Amino acid sequence: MEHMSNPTPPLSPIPGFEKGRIYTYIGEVVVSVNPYRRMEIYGKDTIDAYRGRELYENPPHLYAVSDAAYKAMKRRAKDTCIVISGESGAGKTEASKYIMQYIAAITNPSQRAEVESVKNVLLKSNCVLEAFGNAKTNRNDNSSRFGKYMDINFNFNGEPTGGHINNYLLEKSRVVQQQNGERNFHSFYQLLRGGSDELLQSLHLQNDPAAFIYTKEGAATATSNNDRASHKAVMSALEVIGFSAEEINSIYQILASILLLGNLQFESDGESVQILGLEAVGHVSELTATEADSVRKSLLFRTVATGGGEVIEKGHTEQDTCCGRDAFVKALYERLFGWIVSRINSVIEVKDYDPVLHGKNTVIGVLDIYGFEIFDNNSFEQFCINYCNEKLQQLFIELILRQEQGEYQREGITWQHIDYFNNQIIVDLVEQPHKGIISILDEACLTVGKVTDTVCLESMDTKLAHFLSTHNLIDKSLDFKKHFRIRHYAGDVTYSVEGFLEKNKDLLFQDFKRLMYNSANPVLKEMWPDGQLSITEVTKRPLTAATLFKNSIVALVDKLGCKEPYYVRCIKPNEMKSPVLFDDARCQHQVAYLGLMENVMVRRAGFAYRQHYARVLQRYKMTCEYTWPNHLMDSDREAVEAIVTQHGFQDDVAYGLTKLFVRTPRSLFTLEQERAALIPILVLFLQKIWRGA
Ligand code: AOV
Ligand code: MG
Repeated sequence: MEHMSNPTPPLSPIPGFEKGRIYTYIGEVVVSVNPYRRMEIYGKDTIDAYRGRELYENPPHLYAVSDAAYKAMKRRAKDTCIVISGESGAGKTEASKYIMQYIAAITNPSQRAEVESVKNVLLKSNCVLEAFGNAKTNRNDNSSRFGKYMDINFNFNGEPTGGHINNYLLEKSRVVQQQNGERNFHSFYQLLRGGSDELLQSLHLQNDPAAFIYTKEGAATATSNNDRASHKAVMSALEVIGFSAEEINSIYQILASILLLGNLQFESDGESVQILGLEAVGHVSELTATEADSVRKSLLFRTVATGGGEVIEKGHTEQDTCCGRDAFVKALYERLFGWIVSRINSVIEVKDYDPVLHGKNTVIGVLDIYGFEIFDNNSFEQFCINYCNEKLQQLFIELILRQEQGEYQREGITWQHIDYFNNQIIVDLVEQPHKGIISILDEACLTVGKVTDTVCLESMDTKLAHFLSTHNLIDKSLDFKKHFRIRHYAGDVTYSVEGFLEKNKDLLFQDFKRLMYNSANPVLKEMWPDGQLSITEVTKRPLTAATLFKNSIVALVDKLGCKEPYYVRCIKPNEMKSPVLFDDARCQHQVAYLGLMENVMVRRAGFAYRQHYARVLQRYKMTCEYTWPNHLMDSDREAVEAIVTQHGFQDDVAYGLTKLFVRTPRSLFTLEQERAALIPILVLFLQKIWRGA
């Protein structure tokens, strides 16, 4: 992907982009180009223009596809989902927020209080989840570091009754370390820069991110985020959602504990390890409502069960102490995030829904996940993120094919099959049982003794022989046996194998879990239920991080596959976050890997627009003498045939069992124009009649 570093992308005369036309369609798929500037196209007027309309009645917009998903859900009682994809910084998260705003705006016209409150929580949850789950990366100042799938539930009336958020693998390694030019999660800077003196004092924090090891790197990093304003917004969102004052305080106590733990220094005299500056340990114990001595012990020792069933305390080496502490704070943050999500879920969860009493409960799912990414240094997290994007690409291919094929078949229309680049092989390379990379990693993690990252990498040679020989998918001939490169659908990514096994094992000493479970703070205790097990009870090996992630993504794909999908494909126009640069090469590359060309070809070979006969008739009957004001034909289909013939585009259509299929948009535009021209005449005509009466 050499062009990624191209410093001077050509300024391209793309009239649509320059004029701010950032959306277009391929069939029902919305293609969106990130404008990198505020657009005046999301206001109330625009929402009103799209409400209840068909896709082609207005210029392309996210709102049109949101409306289509909503209509399908409401009219046909179908579960639908909107899948937003595209690489990091392409505009997925922004799109997901506009979609939710649209759905909120068009529902509950009677302003019923309980529906309004559900909508409010759904909307406010974004602000909270972004604070805790997003961070500045070198690709995006507000990059999602977790995957989010949100179901919005509706009653038979089409009013939102609740929802549920699923979160996927948070990039928790960011808590302890960030690449050059990146930041930790927004939440830390928001607290340090936006928290009141009183709050910070009670948390034993200074108001300066540079004072903490974990936020130092990001402290000097320029960013478009206003941390102080965001802190206020998050506080108020937490309150609106229903977090109690104690809960909000606990959240900040956990953030503070993490920062203080990160600043601890350790010293070894060769025999044992000491903590320098025990005052901070006291602060952590106060903030976590635990005993100071227990905090100290958990950091320096671990309890192990000997072969004879005896339980002893074993001192850490200095390195183990640091690693243990880092694993602990990562887990603290991950569990905090998971707890916030479930706390929000507990508020919006649909309770006491009786299908007999209330009618069918339907959902619209919105998926906004971390986009495909390539950094200078790619690790386990990028491997997981990029695998997830492969899975979603696979789903896109399958559903677009299946949908098209299915529709033509159902409607009795013949069509010719079109070939796709199928990325299934890359998915297999990663996830295939016993053969794929995840299973090789797992095996290495299970092996007793020291299997290093490099040894694991070497074992890939034989185990991946099948993929190496038949496909040019993986390349391990890189420098110093520390890297491997996967030929992903969206580009080649070189992964540094260092740390893969440790991150996959994701070990945390039981002593920390027990420490947290014994906290006198009920919120903290609730986050650590597994801390109640004693060391002799902890025998079962937990599933590895990669396997847990794989399982969750497989379940997600299954869930999406059962719903009627709508797609938003986001494109990033340049690497500079510039509102005026349209880098041709970058855009072409994205169009290619997203499979948009094939998507167009399927559409072209087929029919771009399709509509039920009754609907076509209702809209265009005024443009034909045989159908206005009423037709005398045997069926709507015959009436539509009359309209089509009168306008002379019979060669551009096919008649399905229930729908009219139109090949090119031109025919529809003709009809639309004619209709638009007729409306003023009709209005005059009607006014005359009324006046006459
Ligand atoms: P992402 O979700 O696709 O990346 P975002 O939705 O966070 O990307 O978009 C990145 C930035 O682009 C935003 O912070 C805005 O500044 C700008 N942007 C995107 N869409 C619009 C829009 N419709 N109008 C105006 N500005 C926009 V990642 O989460 O990194 O995969 O992991
Ligand atoms: Mg995002």
